[in-house]
Amino acid sequence: MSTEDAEVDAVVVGAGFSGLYMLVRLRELGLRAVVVERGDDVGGTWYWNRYPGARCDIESLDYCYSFSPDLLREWVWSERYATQPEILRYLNHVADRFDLRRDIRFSTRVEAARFDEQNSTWTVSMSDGTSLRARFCVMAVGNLSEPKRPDIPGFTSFAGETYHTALWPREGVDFTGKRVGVIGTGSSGIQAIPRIAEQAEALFVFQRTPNYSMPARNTPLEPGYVADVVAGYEGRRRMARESDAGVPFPAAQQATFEVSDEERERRYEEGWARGGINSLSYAFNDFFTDEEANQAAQEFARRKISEIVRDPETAASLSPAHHIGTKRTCVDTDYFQTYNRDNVTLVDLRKQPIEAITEGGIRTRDRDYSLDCLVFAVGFDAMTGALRAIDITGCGGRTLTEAWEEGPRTYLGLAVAGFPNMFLVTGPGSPGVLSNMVVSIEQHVDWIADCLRHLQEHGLDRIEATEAGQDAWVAYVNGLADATLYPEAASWYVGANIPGKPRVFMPYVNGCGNYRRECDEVARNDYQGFTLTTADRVGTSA
Ligand code: FAD
Ligand code: N01
Repeated sequence: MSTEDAEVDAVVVGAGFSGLYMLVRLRELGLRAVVVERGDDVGGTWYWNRYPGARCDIESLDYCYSFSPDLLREWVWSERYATQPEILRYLNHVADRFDLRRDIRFSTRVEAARFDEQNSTWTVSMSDGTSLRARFCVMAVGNLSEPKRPDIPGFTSFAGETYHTALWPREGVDFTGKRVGVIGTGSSGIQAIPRIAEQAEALFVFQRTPNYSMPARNTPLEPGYVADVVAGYEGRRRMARESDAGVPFPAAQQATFEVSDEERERRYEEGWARGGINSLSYAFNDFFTDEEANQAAQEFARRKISEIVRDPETAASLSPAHHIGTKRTCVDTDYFQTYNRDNVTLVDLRKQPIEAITEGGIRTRDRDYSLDCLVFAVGFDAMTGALRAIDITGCGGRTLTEAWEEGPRTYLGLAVAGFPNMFLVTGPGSPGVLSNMVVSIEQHVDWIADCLRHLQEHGLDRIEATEAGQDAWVAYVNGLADATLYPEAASWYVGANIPGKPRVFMPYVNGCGNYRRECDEVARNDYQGFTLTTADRVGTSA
């Protein structure tokens, strides 16, 4: 039951990178906006994921906002890849510096959002029993914010301590003297495992699918170097915006087999020595599209694993077989080296599957592992999970869950037909998760803000993606993906990690730069593919 029905111009759900910047832009437009956040502070990803070893895998100098030159100059990143605490401090600084907190309702979950077709407004209902009415609703809920519940029999019977990497206790965890089990070897597990191994008496890593991981080559940043980068930042960021992955590195011009074997090896080695997520993917331009080219990079990565890991059987278990890059490539500090430690055991679940979690630990087909603590690094219901967790009802009483029964359908990853005045930040159908997300977030938020300005200037107050525009976009995005190796992997990009989730490849693969141009063109063409109206429905642009 609603105790309040306050009216604002816009409700933003989520106070991570997306929601904070959206609030800045909405205020600039003179709109009254409220951000609703279920956590008790800002930060989003960086508020929740406090596991040991958590840090960004895009360089700090690029994984940050660019909208304020003053902010850029003030904040001095201390490492090539900032730790979770440093990124969280940064986002707190942003919230304070731009005085954002006064418009954020913390510790409040948005439970439902219903569109009223008569008034073209959204009613947003929250966990504290209150509701807000707003013309516009911006879903800044995150792509990786709905933690996956472990789907293993006996999950609740374990008597020891359990942790999920995405719900890590604020006070931290001391594993000293403990027998620890980690389930999951995606990016979270691969970052946490080396740090937990340093503390635990014994660490057992339960691995179902091995992953490729590139060395981070993390290093402290000299303040002088940071100042130099910031001085030339505009050019650096422009390059990132126009690139495929939102990073300021030139795209490769040559294909894998256009060069000699020696030259190919040299480029892979150069990438490996430089480190970072694009170590191999930026060496040649056919990495994601040509099976043999991808195979060459895979073989290089597997060889590196076998050179680092001393026990050949463990090295073989750690060697992935999928096309490299088609599941998000991990970035690590000493991940493979960790398996050379005496206190670390890899349990290959392809050889001995888990039968159950028991009171005392984990029982696989072959034996019982007695454990004090269990860490679930099992990931997220990615891209659609946080949206579907909200009961969103659009035109004609149709819910988003119904509209997306066979997988998400959006226009530009920004809007959904049948859900007027609702915007998604880096939604499915956009390149967000395949990119430096802050670059994509800024682009989306800027596009939404410019769109709202356009509505203001033209006396319009309702915008809705057309079914035809959305159908064409979905077909286009699917076609792009089908020309690559991406859809073949059982990744969270296709929803394969969540039992029962429709298997649809969700991101846009044609790169941030191309996508930005396409979004800008839509806006320039009077928001082609959208219908723009006033409350009494005039002024369409189909
Ligand atoms: P989020 O940061 O996820 O914020 C969304 C917020 O919405 C959350 O605080 C959540 O509590 C809130 N919310 C959701 N639903 C509701 C609701 N119903 N009611 C109220 N509040 C709600 N990307 C990169 O580009 N580079 C990286 O190096 C990188 N590292 C990452 C490391 C980790 C551990 C993880 C999990 C992700 C990483 N990502 C990275 C992706 C990262 O999610 C994005 O870069 C970025 O932080 C997303 O910001 P956001 O504001 O869109 O979403
Ligand atoms: O989650 P994941 P994540 N039994 O889904 C395993 C970003 N991120 O949290 O592959 C056994 O990748 C699962 O095994 P399998 C980044 O975008 C970035 O690690 O399904 N195992 C897999 O090994 C990333 O891609 C950083 O066979 C089970 C693991 O759990 C995204 O977030 C850091 C299982 C889940 O891997 C998600 O990463 C962290 C089961 N029942 C996150 N269920 C950076 O470095 C799941 N698994 C910046």
